Amino acid sequence: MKKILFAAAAAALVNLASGAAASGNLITNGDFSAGATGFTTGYSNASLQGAGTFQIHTSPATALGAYPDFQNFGDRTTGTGLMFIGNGSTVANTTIWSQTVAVQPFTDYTFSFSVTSVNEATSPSEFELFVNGDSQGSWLVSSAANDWWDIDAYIYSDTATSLTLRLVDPNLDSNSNDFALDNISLTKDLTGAVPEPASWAMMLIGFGAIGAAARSRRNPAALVA
Ligand SMILES: [Ca+2]
Ligand SMILES: [Ca+2]
Repeated sequence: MKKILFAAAAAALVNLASGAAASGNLITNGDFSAGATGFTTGYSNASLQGAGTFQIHTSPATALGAYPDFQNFGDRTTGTGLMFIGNGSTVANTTIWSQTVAVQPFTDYTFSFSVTSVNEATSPSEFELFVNGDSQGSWLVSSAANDWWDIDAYIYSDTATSLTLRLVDPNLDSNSNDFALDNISLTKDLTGAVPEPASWAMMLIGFGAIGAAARSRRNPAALVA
C-alpha cells in the first residue's frame, strides 16, 4: 500500500475561502465546548508540564502547567471558547483524539480540524490521520503560535458504515512539540463532488477500503472574529 506523507507540501497549498460548514457536523463536541468529553485519547488530562498531556482551556498561556513561552490566544471556534491544548507525546502511536461515527456507505465525507503551535516551535507537532486503522497521511503544524491552519480530508466511505477517526502526533520530540487543536468536524459532502484538483493539493494516499485526499488552508477567520 502506497502512502504519501505530505507535511512538506503545506507551504505550497492554496489559500481558499473559508467554507467550513458548521451544520451537519457528525462529530460530538468537536469544538470542545463541552470540555474533555465525547472523544477518546491516550493523552493524560493533567498539567502540561509532562509530555503526552492535555488541557481543555481557553488559552495556552493560562492552561494548567503552561510553559512561560505558551502564548495567549483564543480558540478557533469563537476566539473565546475552549480548545484542546496538548504537549506532544514521546510515545509512538499515542492517540491525541479519536471518535467513531456512523456513516452511510458509498458516500463522500469531509473531515476537518484546525491546528496551531502554542509557542514559536523549534520542533512543531505533526498530525497524522487514521481512518479505520489506515493512515491517510500527515500534516506538519505551522511553527508559529496562533497560526491556525484548517485541514480538510476527503473520505469516501466505500462499504463502511462507521468511521473511526484518529489523530496522532508522529513527532516524538519532548522539546517543543506543543499544539492546540479545535473545530473537528465530519460532514457529508452534499454535492458528492470533490473540488477541482487545481484548487487543492492532491495528497492521496493509497487505495484501501477508504480513500482520502486532503487540503489545508490558513483561514482568515481569526482576523474578522
Ligand atoms: Ca473551540
Ligand atoms: Ca512538548
